[in-house]
Amino acid sequence: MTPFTTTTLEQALTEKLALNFSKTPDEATDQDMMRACALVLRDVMAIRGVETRKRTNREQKKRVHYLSMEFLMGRSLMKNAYNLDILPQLKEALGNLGFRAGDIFEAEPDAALGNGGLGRLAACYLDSMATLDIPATGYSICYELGLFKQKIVEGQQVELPDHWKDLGVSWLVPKPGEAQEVRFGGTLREFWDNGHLHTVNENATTVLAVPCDMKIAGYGTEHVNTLRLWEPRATSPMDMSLFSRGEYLKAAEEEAMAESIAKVLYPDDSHMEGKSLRLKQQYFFVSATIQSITTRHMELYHTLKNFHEKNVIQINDTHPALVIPELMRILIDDAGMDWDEAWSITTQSVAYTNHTVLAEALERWPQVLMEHRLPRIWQIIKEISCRWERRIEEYYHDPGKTQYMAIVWGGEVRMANLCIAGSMAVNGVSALHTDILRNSVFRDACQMEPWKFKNVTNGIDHRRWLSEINPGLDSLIRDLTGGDAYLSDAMALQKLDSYADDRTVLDRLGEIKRQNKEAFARHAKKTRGVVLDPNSIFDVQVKRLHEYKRQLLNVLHIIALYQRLQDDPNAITQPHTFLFGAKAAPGYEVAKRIIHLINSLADHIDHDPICKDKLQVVFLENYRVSLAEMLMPASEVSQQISTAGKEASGTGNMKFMMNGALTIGTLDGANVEMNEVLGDENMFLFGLHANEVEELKRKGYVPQRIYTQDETLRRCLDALRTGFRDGVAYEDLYQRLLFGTGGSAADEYLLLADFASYCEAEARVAAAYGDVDRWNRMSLHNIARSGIFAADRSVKEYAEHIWHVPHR
Ligand code: 26V
Repeated sequence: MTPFTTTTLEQALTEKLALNFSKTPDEATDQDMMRACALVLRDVMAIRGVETRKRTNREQKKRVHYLSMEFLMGRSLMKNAYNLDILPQLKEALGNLGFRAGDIFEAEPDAALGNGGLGRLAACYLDSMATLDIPATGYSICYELGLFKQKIVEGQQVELPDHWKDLGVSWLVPKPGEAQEVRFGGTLREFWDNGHLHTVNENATTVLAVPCDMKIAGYGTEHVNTLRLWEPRATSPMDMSLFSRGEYLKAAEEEAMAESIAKVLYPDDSHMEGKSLRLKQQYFFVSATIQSITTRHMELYHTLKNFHEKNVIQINDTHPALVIPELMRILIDDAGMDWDEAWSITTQSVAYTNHTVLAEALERWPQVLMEHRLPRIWQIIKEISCRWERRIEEYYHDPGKTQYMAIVWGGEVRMANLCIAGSMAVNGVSALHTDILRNSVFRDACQMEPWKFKNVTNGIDHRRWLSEINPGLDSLIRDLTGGDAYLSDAMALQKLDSYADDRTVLDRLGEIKRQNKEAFARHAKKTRGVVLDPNSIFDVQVKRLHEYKRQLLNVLHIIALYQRLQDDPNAITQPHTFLFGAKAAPGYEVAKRIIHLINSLADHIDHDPICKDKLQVVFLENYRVSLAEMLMPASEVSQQISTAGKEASGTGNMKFMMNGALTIGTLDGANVEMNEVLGDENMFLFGLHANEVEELKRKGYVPQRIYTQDETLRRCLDALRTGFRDGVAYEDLYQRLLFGTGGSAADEYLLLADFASYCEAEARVAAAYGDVDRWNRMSLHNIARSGIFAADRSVKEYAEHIWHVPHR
């Protein structure tokens, strides 16, 4: 049922403005109005949330708990209005009150509580879980600062703090009544009572965890779920009574801990660092979450013996892995169970998703850190580890395998192995990735417990990433597929395939893309002062900056193009704009150098008259969800060029495909499955396959040989070495590719090995673009076959094969 008409919405907004800001619509700023909108929609969702919870309790439904250190939510106003089915009414009401809806939507800051793919995936899954009527809660930390804002100053990245809460809090409702206490450090005391050994944690530093809840409305349903963000507070303010008891220092310590714990989201998504604060963050949100889940379970069922029948805990990578020992702790210490019963319940409740095979990103914590910070958890981990090793020994009788699969080894705790031991399911995020987990990274564990290992290929929220952000395409799809059925069933997009030879449809598709490009160009002009040429190909690589994603390969090809243009000013007939967007982890020096390089090259090309109307490079500052939302509909070429075997899935690739961009890519991650539905003829594949990458590395890869043999490449690399117009030389990157630096192998990610093949694929892209009909047809096929990459499909697979919960 629609909660509002335009008129009642106008009244509600006017009332909210008066109540909260003492303003009339005439007096209100865009920001006031944005917050009023949030408050009005929040109320509707709150009421539906109560109904959803009552129904879930009454029917004793199994609940899904999705734990993630990151939820990259972006903006929520348009999304919530869309899912509540009042977007047109809201736009009209805003207009009637004297506002431009677009300005109000833009006034909302992105909630950037995540780094990249892993966090955005969690946000998309929240939408699908609500849409599919699955009772689910997301849990994370209410970071004070989201991911840093990126400024480019003289070509280089500068990081600025993101105070998202100033305006973003409107969606959050604090629930102090449901606060939990989380304990760190202290000492353990054991005693026997009634034939039972009890353990108590004394003199701990206690931090209060207060939930701040954000409601998540589903599409086409009244089902509303919750994203619960934990906010740390000191248990009590510093007071004199503590001082007199000599506990002043303890109180000060607790205040400091509460202050620091949720200050900032770690901005690194590529390198594991054994930072004590990050471990504290993990335990803080895990402990609060498990306590909150078990408390509610006790209220409903008065026992934890059936915990696994009524709850499933999905962990997004290993970051929340401490749920395993924490749940054990509660079942043993608080509920009085014996080890075996507690272990049986835990291992039937927890499921683990792996998101990377990069060794440097797999979490390993120094044992001493665990020992001091989390003494009871450490005891339990040791016991889990001993029992796990015994099982491996009994199965393999091979010390090598025991060492490889061990949880505690060499003074470290290996979180992935803990997750494998303590979960009922372990899944990869694309077919290829799961293959690599099964056959290489987790091979031994998989042989021992093959039933645990599953694949769930990632998906994206197609309502947000197509319908909401690309209204032109949305209306074409509605016209061709008979209405809005595709919103609930993304496979309905397939119907578009039958228009492959319909000229009017192809022309309309081309026209929609053209309009979106012009809109993006206007936006870039207004916000950045950059002039883009809508007649050129919009060729886009946007994602975190990492060497394995090979932004540098893209750059090398652009240098080659530029040099061809120097030799022959008529070499390029089709104007080409290369757009980049990427944040580098603040401590990742090489990544920052690559950003600098892109900007140096962009500047150089800008100043060369030969390139005018032919070649342009643009680095888009501060890439984030809201920028992606404007860019995807305007993109024509999607760069998905990671070294095969390294990108677990990719989800940007799916967003581009759904908006009709054509992919130039390697057979990596979900690109493999894209290729299966598209065929070679509807994308531009190049490069070594994952097995060939392995083989080449095994045989010994010598990039200098390629440098010597390939003249085009040699010229590119030499140009890189001396640098461009701004006088900055990139000798370091040159050295890294040819000889290796900082302990890494020469050209670790095989850019040189794939260079020729990549250039050849780029040439095919340019040629295909020249044939407008063919291009639009390919684009149509991409949209038509993108349905399998809807998050609804992924979440249904989790529900059916891992969670065992019903769905709509
Ligand atoms: C890793 C680490 C390493 C330890 C320190 C902190 C930290 C924070 C975040 C991460 C996440 C890295 C894993 C990740 O983002 N994987 C991406 O997951 C996407 C969703 O499954 C997938 O599409 C991408 O291919 C994959 O790179």
